[in-house]
Amino acid sequence: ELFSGTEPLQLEIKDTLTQSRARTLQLFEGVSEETFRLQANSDFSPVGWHLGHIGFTEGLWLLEHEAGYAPLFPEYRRLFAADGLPKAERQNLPSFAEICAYLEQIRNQVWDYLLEAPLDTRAWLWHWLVQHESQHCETITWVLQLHRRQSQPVSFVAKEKPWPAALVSTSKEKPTLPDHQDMVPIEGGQFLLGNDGLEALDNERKAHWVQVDSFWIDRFPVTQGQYQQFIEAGGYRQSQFWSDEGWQWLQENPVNHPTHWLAEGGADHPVCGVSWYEADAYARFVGKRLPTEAEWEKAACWQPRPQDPPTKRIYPWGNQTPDNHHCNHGGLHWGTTPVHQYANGQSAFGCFDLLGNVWEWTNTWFHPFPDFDPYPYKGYSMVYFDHQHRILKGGSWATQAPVLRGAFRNWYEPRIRIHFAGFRCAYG
Ligand code: AVJ
Ligand code: FE
Repeated sequence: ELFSGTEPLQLEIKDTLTQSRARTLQLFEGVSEETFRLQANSDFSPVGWHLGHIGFTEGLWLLEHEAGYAPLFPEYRRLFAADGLPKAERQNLPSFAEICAYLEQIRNQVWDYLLEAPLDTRAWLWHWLVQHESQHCETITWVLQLHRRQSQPVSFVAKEKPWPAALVSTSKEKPTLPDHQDMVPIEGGQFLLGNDGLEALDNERKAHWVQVDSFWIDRFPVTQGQYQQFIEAGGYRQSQFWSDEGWQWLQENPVNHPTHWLAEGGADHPVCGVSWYEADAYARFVGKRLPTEAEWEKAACWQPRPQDPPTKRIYPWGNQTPDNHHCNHGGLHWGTTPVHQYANGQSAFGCFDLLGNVWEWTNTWFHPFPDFDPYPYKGYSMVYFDHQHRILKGGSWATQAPVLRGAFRNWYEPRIRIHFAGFRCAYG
């Protein structure tokens, strides 16, 4: 037996990679060969491409660059490299079975290499690969949802039609339903932003102290019930609520509700499927603003202690790895959950749902921290430090545990209506 249990770190990595792959393959259950190679729209690659790209990336970074092995299936490079073919030309794919066989051959070589890999100095690369796979799984989930909705269109609530009566009465029966006033005060001071852990991606390093002035933050993500009021008040028709750039975006993309509005959940589910511009407009509508990245992370991870110096937690609830009692993640419910459902996931300040359920837009442009050092390649983070991408925090219901932590930074252009993104507001 190659893995006899004498190298616990090797075994742990093997286990993590195996679990990650099982979750990836689970997403493809019931996916037809047709869907496998179909583009949902021009912003996306087919899900089958993502599967091949996961294997290609593992082979490229572990086997070619680290181990120095010759590439397996060199003819796949052009197809599966991120900088290979344009998205529209990624539909001519091998079959699901062929791509699975490709992934398996790479894995077999990875197991060989794991026995000799210098884990004491290179463990971060293995962490990066698991998180790379996890992030592509989230995109696969997004694309599969787009396909399912295209083949079975949900009947959207017509323009300006009020919230269905049943949902409105639910909200009245629940006195615990968050409202605009339900905010948490957070005292100003120095805060340790970022992450130096082994699992930290290049953009999370280095952890450094920043001054965060006193502010208030919403206890819960903004709900669909709250967002409905913005829609009903004509929020999408009044420029006063929008930034100049946001209003221009709206004129060019005339929409009047989030994507798939009311397709799932009820009034106490978080709003999702919004661009940064819509999140920003809603915040202005209620007289608030979006939090900065540092404010969000402080609300999530800071543990003020009256006598001792404050400490930073990895997760809002502490340092235990996320499980299904803490937050809605890993596709457990295949959708959002009510924002007050996960009391076990509260932060030290009593904020709910900071991790899981929906990604949260922040007011901060994606930028490098001091002493930024790109790895494994400049194209991972560095090319996005362009003042064109806003930071999202916290992960969604589709995010897998390896990517779920307070310090993780995601980024997208503000115009993109992220299917798994909502937001919470700040004040002060
Ligand atoms: C950080 C989620 C925007 O999926 O485009 C995957 C992550 N980078 N492969 C993406 C990523 C390279 C990235 N996001
Ligand atoms: Fe990738």
